[in-house]
Amino acid sequence: MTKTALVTGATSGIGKATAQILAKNNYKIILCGRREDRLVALEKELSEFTEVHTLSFDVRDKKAVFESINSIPEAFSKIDVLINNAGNAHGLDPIQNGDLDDWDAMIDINVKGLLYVSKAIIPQMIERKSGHIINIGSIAGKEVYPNGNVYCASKHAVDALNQAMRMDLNPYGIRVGAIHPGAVETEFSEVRFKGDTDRATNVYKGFEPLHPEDIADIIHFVVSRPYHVNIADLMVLPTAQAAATILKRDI
Ligand code: NDP
Ligand code: 8X3
Repeated sequence: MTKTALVTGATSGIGKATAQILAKNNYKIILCGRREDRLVALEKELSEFTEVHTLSFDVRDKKAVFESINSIPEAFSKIDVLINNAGNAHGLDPIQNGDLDDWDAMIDINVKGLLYVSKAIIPQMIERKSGHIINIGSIAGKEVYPNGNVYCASKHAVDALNQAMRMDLNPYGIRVGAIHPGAVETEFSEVRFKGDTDRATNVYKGFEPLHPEDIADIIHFVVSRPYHVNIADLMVLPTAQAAATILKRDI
């Protein structure tokens, strides 16, 4: 039977590539993000392969999260797979220079946003005693690096929530797992450096970073395992990366 996947942060990077691969593999897709023009364009592209529904909301807005998810039409309302992917870093500064709005954004989006979306979808998974939640963490959720402070804290929280969800949802047969990527070339660094494209491009100079499709492929692999197999926690790095700040660059 055709499964339905809801992907947050589907307008760019890892989320977009995940929506693309799942659509081509017969999943019905609910695309989420704030940028409506991109949602419309991706809906058009993926409609060639599958049924697509779009939801435009900010994961920070509790009311909008619940209203949007409650508005999902019947044909998409049974969500089999939730990809908690929306998130970003904002700034890269020592803690003493950190910007309070950046801190709010990272905690509100990466942690509270993930919680709101999960809270809106988990009850139906519990009722059906089935479902699969993939939380996109980060290498920043496994280690801390200089100036990464609040972003690392937000991704450590995702790591903790991933473990907690797996425990709490275990009695209901719901699979929960996290994927923790290292450097993936997306709009991530452009957002982190507030549109400074030169600084963003430099992050990926001198080595081959992961591409969003690499992570999307792995997500597809994870969700297509037989039911008795739950890939609980997976760190995926570019070959050139040994730790968050240890990179073999050919420059
Ligand atoms: P992108 O910036 O390319 O994509 C981020 C996505 O999140 C966009 O679709 C954006 O959509 C969505 N998003 C951001 N803020 C909000 C919000 N307030 N409400 C709703 N949606 C939001 O980055 P990536 O694809 O790289 O990031 C995806 C995930 O992967 C993030 O959780 C990130 O932390 C994680 N990650 C990324 C790594 C990397 O090196 N790139 C490495 C490890 C983890 P829109 O702006 O339209 O709302
Ligand atoms: C994104 C990877 O190393 O910039 O989560 O934190 S890193």
